[in-house]
Amino acid sequence: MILSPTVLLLSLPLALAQYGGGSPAASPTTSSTSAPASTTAPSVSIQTVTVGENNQLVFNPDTITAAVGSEVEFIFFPPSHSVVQAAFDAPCQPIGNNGFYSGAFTTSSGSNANSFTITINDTNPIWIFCGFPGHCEAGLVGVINPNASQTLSLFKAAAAKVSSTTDPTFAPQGGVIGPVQAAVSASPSSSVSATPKPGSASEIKGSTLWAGLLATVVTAWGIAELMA
Ligand SMILES: *[C@@H]1O[C@H](CO)[C@@H](O)[C@H](O)[C@H]1NC(C)=O
Ligand SMILES: *[C@@H]1O[C@H](CO)[C@@H](O)[C@H](O)[C@H]1NC(C)=O
Ligand SMILES: [Cu+2]
Repeated sequence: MILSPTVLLLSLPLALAQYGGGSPAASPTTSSTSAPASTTAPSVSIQTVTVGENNQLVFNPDTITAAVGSEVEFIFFPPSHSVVQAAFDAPCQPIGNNGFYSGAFTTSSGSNANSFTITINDTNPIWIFCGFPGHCEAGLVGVINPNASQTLSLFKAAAAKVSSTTDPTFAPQGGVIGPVQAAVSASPSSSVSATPKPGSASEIKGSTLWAGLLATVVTAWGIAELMA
């Protein structure tokens, strides 16, 4: 891709704004400036959420703020849990046939060797619950990117009042099931960086997102320095 310096510089603020970067020095892309973006596997930000750890019927954390392009990985504990996407005004039932669903993860001890990872495509609130009978009503609900009018406490209160939880009738979809990527011992609210397995769906998506950004930012910095 060959673009004029003007185009690259004009696109820099947009790229930075889109990825939450303020100054270039604070941008997550600094880790990749030592090598050309085109040959570097992009690092995707992953946040870990445990499901049912210590026999507690909670997602931990149950409120997640996640940037577009980042990933949220769900790690499952005994005995059996799932992650299902719901609508804000209809907790404990699938949002429709296109929402994500992890499938049921049954685990005897420790955490399941596999996890379910979703990619955040936009900043709209994403509502989640466990499809195991009774768990949603009991509080196994959560939210990614809540806002002022759609809060977890409202969703949780509504979930407590449903007559039953509806488990999806369709197969797992909308995320990647694979070996756990993040260390479970890490603080659940902390963010870790992991390089997805080559060829995985998340890697392909991450590559597309990051390659364009890195090419733009790295090149623009270079030009800016030359011109300074
Ligand atoms: C919260 O998100 C919902 C869904 O995107 C939206 O309809 C609503 O206007 C948002 N509320 C605020 C205060 O941003
Ligand atoms: C993001 O988009 C992909 C591809 O359409 C989809 O599989 C995934 O479920 C979406 N993520 C969320 C959180 O909806
Ligand atoms: Cu559950």
